Amino acid sequence: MQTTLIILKPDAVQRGLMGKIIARFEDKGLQVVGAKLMMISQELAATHYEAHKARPFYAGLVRFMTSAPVLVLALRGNNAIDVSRKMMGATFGFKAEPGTIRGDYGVSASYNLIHGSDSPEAAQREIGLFFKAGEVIEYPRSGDQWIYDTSGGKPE
Ligand code: 3AN
Repeated sequence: MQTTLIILKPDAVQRGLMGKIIARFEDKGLQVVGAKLMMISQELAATHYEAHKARPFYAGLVRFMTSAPVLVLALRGNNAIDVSRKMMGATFGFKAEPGTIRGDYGVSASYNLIHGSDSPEAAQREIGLFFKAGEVIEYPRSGDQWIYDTSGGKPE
């Protein structure tokens, strides 16, 4: 089981796509274990995107991500990081495959709707940046016995 950090970016919130995007993850079987509508501060954006500081798109990315509310999610499930990255699609909307979130809802390079952690280390770091202790809640979900094979006594 993994938990990953997803951000529905300002364009997804403003375009009213939050419900549709969350529904995709829930339909897939991933569980929402954290959710928060928030403004990202300059400081948090700088920390979150520090790996991109030297890139030409950095200033625009920080401006975009701090311009309007985002919805931050923690999603839990089997291979949640890879599964959600595949569902997001390639970074640029105009390159992302149809059937993916970016491929179905956007054509822009920078307004690409969604962020998802790209490794277990990144997920742990990013969940710590966006959620305080107690804000990510691991709870039993009714119906999980039909999402995971529990016939061996515990989830596969
Ligand atoms: P991904 O979100 O697909 O993992 P990264 O980690 O390469 O993509 O880039 C982080 C974010 O930086 C992307 N989500 C995108 O918003 C932005 N970004 C990356 N490359 C560009 C670019 N060439 N022009 C504008 N924005 C970019």
